[in-house]
Amino acid sequence: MVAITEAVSLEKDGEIGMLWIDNPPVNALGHLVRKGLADGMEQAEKDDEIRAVVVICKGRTFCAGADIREFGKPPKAPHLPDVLNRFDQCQKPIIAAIHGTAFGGGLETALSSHFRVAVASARFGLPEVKLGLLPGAGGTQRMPRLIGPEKALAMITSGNPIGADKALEDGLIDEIIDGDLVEGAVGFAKQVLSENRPMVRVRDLSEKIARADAQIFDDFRKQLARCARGFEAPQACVDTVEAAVAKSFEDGLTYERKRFEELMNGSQSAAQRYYFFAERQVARIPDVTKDTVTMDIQKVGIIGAGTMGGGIAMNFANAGIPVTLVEAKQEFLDRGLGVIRKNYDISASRGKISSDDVDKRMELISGTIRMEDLADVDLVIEAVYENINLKKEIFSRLDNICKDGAILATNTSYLDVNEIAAQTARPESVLGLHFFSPANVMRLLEIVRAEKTSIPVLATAMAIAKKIKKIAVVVGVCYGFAGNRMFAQRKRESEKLILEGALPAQVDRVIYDFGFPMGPFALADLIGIDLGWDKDNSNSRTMQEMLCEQGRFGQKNGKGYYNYAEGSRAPGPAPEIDDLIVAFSQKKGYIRREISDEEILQRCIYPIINEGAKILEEKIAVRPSDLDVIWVNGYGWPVYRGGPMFYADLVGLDKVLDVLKKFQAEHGDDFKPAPLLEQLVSEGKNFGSLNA
Ligand code: T1G
Repeated sequence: MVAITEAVSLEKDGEIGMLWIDNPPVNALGHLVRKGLADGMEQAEKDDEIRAVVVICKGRTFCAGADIREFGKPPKAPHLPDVLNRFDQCQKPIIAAIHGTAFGGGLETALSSHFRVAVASARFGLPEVKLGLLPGAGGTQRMPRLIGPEKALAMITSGNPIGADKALEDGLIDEIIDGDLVEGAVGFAKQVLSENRPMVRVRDLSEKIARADAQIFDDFRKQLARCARGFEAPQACVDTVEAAVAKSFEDGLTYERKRFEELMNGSQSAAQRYYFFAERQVARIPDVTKDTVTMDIQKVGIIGAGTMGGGIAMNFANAGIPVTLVEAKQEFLDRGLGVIRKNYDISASRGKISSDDVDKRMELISGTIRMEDLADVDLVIEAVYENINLKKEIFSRLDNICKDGAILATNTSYLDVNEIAAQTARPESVLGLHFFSPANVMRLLEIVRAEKTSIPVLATAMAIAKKIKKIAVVVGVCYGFAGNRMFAQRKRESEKLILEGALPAQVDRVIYDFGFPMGPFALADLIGIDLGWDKDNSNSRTMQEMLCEQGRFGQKNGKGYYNYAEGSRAPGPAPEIDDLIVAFSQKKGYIRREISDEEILQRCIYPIINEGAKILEEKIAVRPSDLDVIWVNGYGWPVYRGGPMFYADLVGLDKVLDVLKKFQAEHGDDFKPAPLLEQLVSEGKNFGSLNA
């Protein structure tokens, strides 16, 4: 075994040269790997004893892509496209031997080899689009030639991986190796030599692109305009795959490089690459070390079989963890279990899970009206309605029922977890697990760390969150924790704006065009205008009271801020409500005025940023990027804008501060800049400087 660089070595197994890559944790194609591959290939080609080369990786996976950490820094030769063109031109057959995840540049490395073999558990993907990029080392030109433009488009524009069976079926790989990959790959290489198999240069394949149906490109464009609205990379992916059909290979490569660099230099990819690391950073809590001993959660109890409790129960059943669902009355329990079953049946009807899965998961969920049945569970999650006294009473009972060491969690969205913990003799085992509705769908989970929550309990919560496939962000105790506290700022401003002169449709258009799935008023209709409405004391004092008093609860009964056609969720015009808003604002003494889209956007977004700064000052959140992860996953912030704190840095904190001060002068202290924001601006720093 000869070391070519610190990350690549060449070993001879008879007439087969083994080019080993060893660059933990995921064999990313950093500079030392690229240089090692280029020089190693050179050496293998010159060595007369070597007649074929196997490219293979140590550790957990084949190359998982270019090294994302190198992006944004001056590129260092050899560049990956050049290395892979060397592979293409090699006079000896190259066999890529794949395990783990051959993603991005890793798959492109395999594509520029002459043959590809893999173990059955291997996965293959071109996820560059999720980083706001496109495959920039020949993937957009080779993939369509190997598996056809339509299948290539699906993989490249979605970024989603496929398994080895489908890869074999599509012609992406030549063989699935049973047993040891090294042995299988060497055997395959020897077979290629003994059979004198012609070397397959993917770049020379033309049959599948020759018969391409040109219509597929516009079909993909239309579909992406809907499902990837606002994203630049997916459309660029379509253009480059189309170029593979329309242009020569060399011209196609040149076009791919041009579009890749445009995306790489754009703000969307910067945001999505930032988000990639932000989503991994949330797991790092300064005082929680990786070796913290955690509890094994084998049984879970959930109190409340309503929308939240039922959704939460599904998360654990989906992970194979038995759940005991507690309700006060059998009829509520039966209804809750019925809703869970219905949700699973809908997933099965859409092919997401099998009917067998439905049965298995339902078997894992048992129901009871006796809280005493939670005596031996490891974790209880209380999910009753937002009443602090009811929650305190429940925790007091749980403290007496549950075994020592059981973790008691509340799903409260706003209430004081310290106050709830104080109802027990085990405050160290109490914390908040704030799921977002619908709990079985939304990936975000706010883990609310109370004053006395112990580190092992916190670490256990983070571990169980990962097991149920949630993105867990640790936050502190305050009204609304982090996400909802920031969300309240936008809600307040949007409701003021329609009194000052805007109307729901304009505010919603501005927020929708920014990249959110919908604007604040369409969202209010979706959530339900009557959520939190005090019917008994309602007296037309607010728009919520006005609408609810008219029986306008939103989508749920076909009318709210908007009108909804029978069976439709699309907001339709409600001139009667626009008139009501105008009359209401005038009754309140507002002199309505024309409000610009820019003011609407700044009034809705900058207070979110400002509240984020306050949350950081109060140490309710660990770092700014945690708040961005919350907003991307809990509130639909477009990932191509990174999150509110990343966006603030992009706009420039000095500009954000100036606008907040202007609004404060015009609209009062709701816009009073957070001291942290002022401090960062005065020091010439940004939120990114706090993302340790
Ligand atoms: N570059 C640098 N670091 C990476 C990395 C990458 N490509 N992928 C993962 N890491 C780090 C990650 O930050 C974490 O670090 C550790 O590895 C484990 O990752 C030219 C331009 C491979 C499925 O987009 O999808 O190729 O936190 O926690 O859950 O066309 O990582 O331990 O310090 O995610 O087991 C395209 C991205 C790049 C793949 C493993 N490739 N990675 O998941 O572990 S662009 C990707 C993943 C490109 C070419 C273009 C996943 C994984 P730390 P992890 P995991």
